Amino acid sequence: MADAVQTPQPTFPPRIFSGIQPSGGLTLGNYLGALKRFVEKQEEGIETIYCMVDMHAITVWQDPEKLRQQTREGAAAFIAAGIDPARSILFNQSQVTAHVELGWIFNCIARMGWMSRMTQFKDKAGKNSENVSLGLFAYPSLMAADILSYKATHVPVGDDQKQHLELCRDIAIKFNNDYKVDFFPVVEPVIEGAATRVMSLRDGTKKMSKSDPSDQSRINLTDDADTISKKIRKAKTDPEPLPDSLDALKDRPEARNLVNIYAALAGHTPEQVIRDYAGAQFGTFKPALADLAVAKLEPITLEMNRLMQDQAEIDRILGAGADRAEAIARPIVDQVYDIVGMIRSRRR
Ligand code: AQP
Repeated sequence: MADAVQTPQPTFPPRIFSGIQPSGGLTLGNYLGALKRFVEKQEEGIETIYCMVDMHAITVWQDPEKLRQQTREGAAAFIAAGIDPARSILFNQSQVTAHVELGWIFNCIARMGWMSRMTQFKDKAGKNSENVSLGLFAYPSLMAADILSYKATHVPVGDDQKQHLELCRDIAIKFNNDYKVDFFPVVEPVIEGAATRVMSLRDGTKKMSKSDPSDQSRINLTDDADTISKKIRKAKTDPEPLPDSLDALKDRPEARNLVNIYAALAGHTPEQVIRDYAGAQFGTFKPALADLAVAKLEPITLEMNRLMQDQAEIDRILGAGADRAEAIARPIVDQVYDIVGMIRSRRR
């Protein structure tokens, strides 16, 4: 088969899908790049489907009991941040088997060359690429299946996921071309806001990540007010005051990161923040940012802690969400089996 060629798109009804890995506690990066946007999309009244992608989490080793807890904690974070399980579908990936079924079919659509170009795999595998799991390599193909099991049209994500979404588009186009159908939509990434890539508090050139070995590099959604304040006050910066234009922050990644975080938390643009704080020393800016971060994050943390007191209720919400997700995904994946030529003669 030839590589993908763009075909004209039929219209698909708007549907949002996105997920977060329960591979650790959620960070400020996950919150600003993803979770906060998920809530905004829900409020726009579009159909929204959100998932704790536990099958993705096990592409690197996870302690089973911790994985269960992190999945519940992630779900609690979604609800505490404003996801309403009655309006959005909220579930964990492994409860809806359509994802892995379509994931296998997409493994047979995606090309080795496409997968080999994925920079996140290269970053995560590092020098150890012979020893990482096959699942880590195939991760973006399963991610495409997560999205396309629902024929989702829009995917809110942080900037780091842009390349994976381009691959999802290539897979949809190649599937449609190979089987001469207009079956899958070509998804649109939704990468918006002042903090689409929140950087580490210790190194402004590295993404803030839940799996960074240094806890000081990130703000966790489980951190208390005091810890958030301390981490921000100790964040790496330079000795210069804040300038009066964003251009002047070009070679100051740590300073730029704190300005972006402030803007995203305050709901301002980075330009507004730089206007308000032009000439300010970090001795002034960091405490203001710490107060803002505590004011925005503390209510979420407190609500998460409250929700985590009733884990059976979280499991119930995830199960009910999975039933609703399954009702959408099952017929779509059954149609895919027909399209690719699988006999489906069992009585259900
Ligand atoms: N630093 C970040 N800035 C903005 N957005 C971010 N996201 C993650 N980190 C940042 C967004 O959060 C969503 C869920 O990401 P994920 O958990 O599925 O995986 P990830 O991108 O690999 O996140 P982590 O924290 O770095 O996880 P680990 O350490 O387990 O690999 C995505 O929309 C992502 O863009």
